[in-house]
Amino acid sequence: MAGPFTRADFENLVPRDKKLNPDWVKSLTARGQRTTYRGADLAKIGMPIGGVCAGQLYLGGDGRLWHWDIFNQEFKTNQDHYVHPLRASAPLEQGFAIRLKAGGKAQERSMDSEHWQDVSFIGEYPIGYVAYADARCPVSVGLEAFSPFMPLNVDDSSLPATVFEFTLKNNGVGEAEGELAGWLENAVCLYSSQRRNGQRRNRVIRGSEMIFLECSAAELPPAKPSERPDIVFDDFESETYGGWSVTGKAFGSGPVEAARMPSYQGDVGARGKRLVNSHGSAPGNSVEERDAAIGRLTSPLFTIERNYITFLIGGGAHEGKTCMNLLVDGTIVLSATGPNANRLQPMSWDVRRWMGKTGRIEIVDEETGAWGNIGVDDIVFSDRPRVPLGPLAEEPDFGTLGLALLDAKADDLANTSANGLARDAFFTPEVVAEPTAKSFGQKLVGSLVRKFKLAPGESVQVRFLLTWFMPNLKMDRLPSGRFYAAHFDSARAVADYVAKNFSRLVSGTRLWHDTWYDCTLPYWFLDRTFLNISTLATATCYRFGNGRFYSWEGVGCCEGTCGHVWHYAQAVARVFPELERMLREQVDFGLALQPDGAIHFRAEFNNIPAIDGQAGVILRSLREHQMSPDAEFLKRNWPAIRKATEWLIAKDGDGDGLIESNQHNTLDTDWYGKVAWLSGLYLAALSAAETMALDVGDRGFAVQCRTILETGQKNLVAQLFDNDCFMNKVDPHHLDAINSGTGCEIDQVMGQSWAFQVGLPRVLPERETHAALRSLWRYNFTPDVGPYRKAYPAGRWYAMPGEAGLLMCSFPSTDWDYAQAKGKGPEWAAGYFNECMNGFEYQVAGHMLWEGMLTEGLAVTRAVHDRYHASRRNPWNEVECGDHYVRSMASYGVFIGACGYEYHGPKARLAFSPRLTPENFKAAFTTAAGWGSFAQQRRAVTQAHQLHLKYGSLRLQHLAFEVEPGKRIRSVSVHQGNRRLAARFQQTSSKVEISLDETLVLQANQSVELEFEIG
Ligand SMILES: [Ca+2]
Ligand SMILES: [Ca+2]
Ligand SMILES: [Ca+2]
Repeated sequence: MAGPFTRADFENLVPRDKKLNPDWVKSLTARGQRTTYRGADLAKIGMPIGGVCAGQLYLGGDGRLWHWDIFNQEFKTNQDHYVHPLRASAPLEQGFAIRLKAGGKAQERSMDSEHWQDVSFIGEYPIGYVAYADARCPVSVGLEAFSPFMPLNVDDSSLPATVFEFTLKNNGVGEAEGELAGWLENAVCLYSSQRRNGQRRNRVIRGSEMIFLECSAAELPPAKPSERPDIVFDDFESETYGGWSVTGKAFGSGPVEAARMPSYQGDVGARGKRLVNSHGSAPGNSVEERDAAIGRLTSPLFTIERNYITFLIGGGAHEGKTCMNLLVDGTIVLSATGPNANRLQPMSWDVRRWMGKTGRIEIVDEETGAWGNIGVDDIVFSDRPRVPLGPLAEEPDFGTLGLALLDAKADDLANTSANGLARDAFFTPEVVAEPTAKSFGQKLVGSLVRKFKLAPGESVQVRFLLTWFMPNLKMDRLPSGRFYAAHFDSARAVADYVAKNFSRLVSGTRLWHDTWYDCTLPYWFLDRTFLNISTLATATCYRFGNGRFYSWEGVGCCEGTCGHVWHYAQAVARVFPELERMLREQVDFGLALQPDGAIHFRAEFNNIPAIDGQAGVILRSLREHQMSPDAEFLKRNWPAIRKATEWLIAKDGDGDGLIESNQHNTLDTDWYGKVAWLSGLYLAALSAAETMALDVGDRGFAVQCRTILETGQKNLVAQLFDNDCFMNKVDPHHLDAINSGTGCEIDQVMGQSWAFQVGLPRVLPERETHAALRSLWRYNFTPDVGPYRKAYPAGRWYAMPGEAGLLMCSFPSTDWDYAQAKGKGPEWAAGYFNECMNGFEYQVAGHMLWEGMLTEGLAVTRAVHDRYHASRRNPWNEVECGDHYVRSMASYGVFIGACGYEYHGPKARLAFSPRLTPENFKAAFTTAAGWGSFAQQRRAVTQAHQLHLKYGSLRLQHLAFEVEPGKRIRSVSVHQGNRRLAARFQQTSSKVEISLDETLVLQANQSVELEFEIG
């Protein structure tokens, strides 16, 4: 992309001249081609392919499904998957294959990269396209896979379902005859089946719309009451481990005395005096040193002669690394970890299926990092579980799974149980048509088969559907259940719904896809700015049984739908505005709002507000009002919005428009002094509050906001703008606090960025804002972060040496540096300055586009896009402190910047001022109740615009567009079909505002055309 560089270029660590390659610069704006991945690039691809808030299932680069986080297990992620991306793996058997006869030869191929010479993948969220071809096979196969997805239609986009449409084409010269089979392992109780007994059941239901393989599970009758006494295998009350063999240092020479364990471990709840605890018994004087020790205990052999092995377990939750294993005949058959807590929990393994066999227990600590320890006590063989197990039907992974073959045909085949896993077993002849049941521990795989016969050149489509229903979600301190269970009661009911509504759901999904990509913007840009909405279809996001929408910051990391992270994310409000309105009403103005107006940024999970999160809620309220069809949302919430604004005003104190006291923010510490970034957001929030106050007729409050805003605007520039950057003035009473000082901080003009997103008048002055953005480009954008990170190694890795990015904060002035900025706080907090965090980069990139800095804004976006090329990592998993990080949904804001889009539903106003190719521009847009496509063409004496609504409806009375600077328009004509609509216009510099005499309501498939005559 850039170079060549010499050492001198990196003297300042960030080259001032980016030396961008002219071809690369051209590629930023060129329409380009669809991104097609092949070969080694397929390995890391994981495109979310389930419904919104329905779990996390990936479509792999070769079309196989992986990850399968649909069973309500809580997976924790952190920053690691940036450096070490996940590779495809699946805990269950599922796939598709064809078997065919052509030219007298038979062949069989699974749909994966091992069985075809050429497999290619195109991921255009929400649709994944996989193509399979092989010179040795006359039939080629195309797969189109997706979960139904239509903007504005949350319910139909939230189905626990994936559609697979295969197109088989005979490219040979003779007839090709064969079968396409799909199979699914019954994985109900995938996890709970490891510790308890039960039975999996498969049956096939034939209907006219589909043939359905239903996978369920059931409890087995309880074990017969028994008088057999318990056998205490080991209570760990001796000073030595007796017959256990010991390796490593972590476990010491014998069970540790609870009373001698480090006091910070608390009362671990051991039975008796001693227990196994690889932290308590490990050498070392610190938590880290003790956790760093590893080791293993291996028990003597024993015969399994009771129904259960019961025990107490605590410590780390690292699967396979801090665990207790049961081995039968030398193979690990069961494994349990601690819960990332020292306190021991009772656990019971149902071992009836191995009765009479020889077992061995291992207690393992192979983890050297945090929670690198395991605790075990009181292993007892018993005919009763240690605590009653509760009904199987209440296990988190209990429910149903299903595979459907649509448009059922009389000769479709179904196997409820294919013997073994040989692919052959999935095809004809039908093996078992009647229901099958198998005990937990035995694999049960069913298949559905479609026959085909293709003449040369002929093709056929075969549609499968995968559905799941796992309603028993339980998360700590949160409402239970899955919202999809409010609409459905089984995987079959989901499949029925999709089958009955198939053409509407599929055509709606394709219509959105086609509308999005029928665009003059570059393919790469469309991919990147939209794909992060897929975060909704990952385990980052949830809807509980009561309908509440909730999210982590990233999968399993940092709870509470964090306000100061979410306010960067522009996608959800524009695509599914209902979900963002829920967050405002149920969370921010519901359980997070305090009597003084403060909004706790993690709702029930924390007890302080953040300045940026608080300002963000006010700005988001304006956005949610604008994305509403009427003013009801604002009316309902105005008292709370005003209160939240008053809290910020109180925080300002003296009304100078700058906040001076402690300011918690998204960089996870309290900042002090006058901070341009945070006060700028405060000013933007005042502007939003003023606008909303005027809308509801609260004139007094509008004047109050305006007065402080104007004072603040003057003070911000006078006090915090220095040459070319907005900065942070140090509070002399808090010299030890973290403080970016005169450093060039990434969010310094975010208030103005936000103002553009919601169509507010300028909050920050143009000249200084442009200077600040130019400084960010000059001092923080580097084509290679390597040299900078070599000098400043603190911080996490979201851009590796050799990769480009926009740094969070650099220190170009001689009067301030990293060491001073760091203060006396912890290194982890200061380390943020040295990172490249996608969500922040998008915020700046979108702003740059709005301000006309095209190359810079696109280059910043492209840098993130390139970091997530499939050759490096999963393009669909933008990582911050967890997978599928919410803040990355800021990328949609960059798209908004490129379109110069403004919308106000209640006022029926829509405006565009395209930043790229305004002479010929086309892009998708969404509004409160409809979406469609906007196009604009500039000619010598005219400028034409078309709005084509594709879905829903759209009320319009006011429109605005931009003409080339210096041009004046003479007249405006507005047409809906042949009907001319009466309209007036007003031009201010290059902006033209048009008002229709009457409100127009466009319905799907209707258009309106506007033409300017230029004088
Ligand atoms: Ca004990
Ligand atoms: Ca350890
Ligand atoms: Ca103040």
